[in-house]
Amino acid sequence: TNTATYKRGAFILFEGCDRTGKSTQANKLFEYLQSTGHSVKLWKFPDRTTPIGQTINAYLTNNQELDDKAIHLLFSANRWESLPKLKNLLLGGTTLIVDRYAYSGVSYSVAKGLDLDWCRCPDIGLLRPDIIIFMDLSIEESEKRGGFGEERYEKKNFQEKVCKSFSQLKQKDDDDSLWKFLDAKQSVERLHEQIVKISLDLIENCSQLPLKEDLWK
Ligand code: Z5A
Ligand code: MG
Repeated sequence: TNTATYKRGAFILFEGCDRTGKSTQANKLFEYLQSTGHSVKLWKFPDRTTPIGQTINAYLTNNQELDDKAIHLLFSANRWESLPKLKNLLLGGTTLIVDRYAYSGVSYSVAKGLDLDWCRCPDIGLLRPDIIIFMDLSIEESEKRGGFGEERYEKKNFQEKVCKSFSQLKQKDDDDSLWKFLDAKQSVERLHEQIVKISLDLIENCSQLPLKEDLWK
């Protein structure tokens, strides 16, 4: 037949608090999908390569002070500036593995004391992920992991607030099936196996669906 088979890529998002293994699993999934012949791209937020991203980097590494609302809007602008590229990739059939997104954006700002609804506004209408793989880990466990304490937010009581805002955000989401909580205390390999299975199913299932440009609408 000459039926056009429209096949878009899947938007797979990794979220979670600090040191929960998001980047480890995002990288491993990327390598797996690439080595098995999928068209796939890895995208990390903040994208520190753009001028906005460089300002964010200076802030995170404690080299620049910025008002809480101003930095919140810059994180959001950093997502908006990448939207055309992400859209083209998905429409061209490339699966996107995204490491942090608007959910981190809101959770970190709410942890500073900003209002949750105010924080959600600038990201409304961005691409909605097809799945949020949430790496769930207690702060006690994450503290045992390497590299804790180097950047601005890596303090225990702040992390507790971040975790709390993630769950508030999930509660607010009317699309509960979007969130896939994984016990991030498991081994890297065990987690990878589960993530591969979830991702292959998702890639198959959402290939015929239109893009969802309605985050939090
Ligand atoms: N931020 C924001 O405020 N607003 C926004 O809109 C966005 C972000 C997008 C920088 O982010 C900061 O920006 C971040 C949120 C804020 N706050 N802080 N801090 P980032 O993504 O660049 O942060 P990062 O430096 O990549 O760290 P991370 O994301 O917190 O780590 P991770 O990616 O979740 O974990 P990992 O690097 O994969 O692993 C951490 C360690 O644990 C490492 O030594 C691993 O070898 C080990 N590990 C990983 N998995 C396991 C398992 N399963 N068992 C044992 N050990 C493991
Ligand atoms: Mg990371």
